[in-house]
Amino acid sequence: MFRRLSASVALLAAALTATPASAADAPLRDLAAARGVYLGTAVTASRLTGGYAQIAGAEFGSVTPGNEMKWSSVEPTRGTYDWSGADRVVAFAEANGQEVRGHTLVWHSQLPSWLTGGSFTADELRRIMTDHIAVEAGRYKGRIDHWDVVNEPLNDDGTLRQSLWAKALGESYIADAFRAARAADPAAKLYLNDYSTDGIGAKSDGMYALVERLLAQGVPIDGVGFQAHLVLGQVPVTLEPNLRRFADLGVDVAITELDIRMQLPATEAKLDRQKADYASVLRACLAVTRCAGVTVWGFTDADSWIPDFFPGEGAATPYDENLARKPAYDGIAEALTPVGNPPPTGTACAVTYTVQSQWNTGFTAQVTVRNTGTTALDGWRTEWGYGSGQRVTQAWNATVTQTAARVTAASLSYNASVPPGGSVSFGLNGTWSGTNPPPTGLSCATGS
Ligand code: 9MR
Repeated sequence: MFRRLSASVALLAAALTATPASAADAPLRDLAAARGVYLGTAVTASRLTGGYAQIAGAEFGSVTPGNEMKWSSVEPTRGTYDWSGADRVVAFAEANGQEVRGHTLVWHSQLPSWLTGGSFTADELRRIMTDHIAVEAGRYKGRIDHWDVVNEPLNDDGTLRQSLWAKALGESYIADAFRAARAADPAAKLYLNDYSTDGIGAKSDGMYALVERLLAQGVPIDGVGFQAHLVLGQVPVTLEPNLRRFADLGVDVAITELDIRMQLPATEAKLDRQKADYASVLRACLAVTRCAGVTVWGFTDADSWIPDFFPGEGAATPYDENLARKPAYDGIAEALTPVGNPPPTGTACAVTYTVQSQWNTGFTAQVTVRNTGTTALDGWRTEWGYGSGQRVTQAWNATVTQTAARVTAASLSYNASVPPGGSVSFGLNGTWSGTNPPPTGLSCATGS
C-alpha cells in the first residue's frame, strides 16, 4: 500500500526551473546522458594511452573496438585465440565507466583465412558460426551492452548479400546467430547493423522487411544499427523518419559508425558544413525515442579509416589529427544541449517540474509548460532525463513516453493551443527507489 508522506509535500513541491546546460563546459558523454542517449566512439586498442586515451575516456560514454573483436583478430588460426586487443578495450571501458559496443560476431569481411579458404559443409559452417558466438559473446558475458551480432547482411538493392554465410545457409544464418548470441549473453542488446541504410531507400526497405521477418519468427533481435558513413552535405533528409519506422517495429535503433567525409583539403567552409551535418544526425537520434545513442567511427582524423579507403578524402571525425576539437565537436555538443527557455519573442516556452507528493516507492509530479512568447503555441513538447532509475507508470493530459532514462511528453489535441502568457499542466505518477532527484536536461519546444 502507498503511504503518503504529506508532511514532505511542501518541501518537495519547490519548483525546479530548467536551466540550459552549457555546451562549452560539459563533456559530450554527460550532455548525452542528460538527454537519455549515449555518445560513443570506436577506438583502436593500441592507441589507448596519452592524450588519445584521455579524450576517449573523458568525452565518450561508450566504446566500440574498431577491429579487435573481429573474427580474424580473435581467432587467426583455428582454435588459437588472441583476446589481447579486445580485453584491453573492455578493461579501458570498465576503468572509465563506459558501455561497450561489441563489434562484430558474424560478418563477411575480416574473416580468418582458415575459414574463407576452408571447405566446409553447410552444417559445419553453421556449427562453426554458433560456436564462435558462444565463445566470444560468452567470454565477455555481462560486460557488453550492445552486440553487433550480424554486420552488413544486405546488398545495396536490399537483397541478401551472398556472403560465406548466406551462400551456405541462406537467410537462416541470421536467426541462428541471434539465438546463439542471446544464449551466450542474455543481458546484451542484440543488433543487426548495416551501412547505406540510413535514409529511406531500397537497401533500408530490404532491412525493414528483414527485421519484420525476424521479429515474426520470434528471433531475439533488440535493435538495428545504422552505420552512417556519410558524405559532407549529404545527410539523408529521411534519416529521422527512417529511424522512426524501425523503432515503430518495436526495436531500438542506434547510429553505430558515424563519420562525415570531405574532399581534402578541409576548409573553414567545409568544416562549418560538417558541424551542421553532425548536429543534424544527433538531432535525428534525439527526435526518436527509441534511438539509444550515436557512435562516431573514430573520434580523431588520426584514427579514421577514410583516407585509406577513399583516396583524397578525409577529415571525417570531430577531432583533427592533433587531437584538437573541430567545429564538428561543437555541432555535437550544441545538438545535445537542451533548448532551455529561450527569450520571450515569437514562439517560446518555459517548463517547470514539481514533485507534488512522494511516498515510499512512488511519486506524483506536475509539469507546467508556459508560453513565454508573443504568439499562441500550436502544440508543445517537453523532455527530461531521470538520473536515478525513476520510471513513469501513468500520465494524464499529455502523451508521455519513456525509453531508458529519457522521457518525452507531447501536447494532446485539447491542450495544444496555449495563448501568450498562458500555461498548461500535465501530471504523472512514477516509481523510484533509493533517491528521487530532480530530472536533468528539462527542456521544452514549441510545435506539434
Ligand atoms: O575501421 C575499420 C578499419 O580499421 C578496417 O581496416 C576496416 C576493414 O574492413 O574495417 C573498418 O571498420 C568497418 C566496420 O567494421 C564495419 N563497417 C564499415 C567500417 C569501415 O570500413
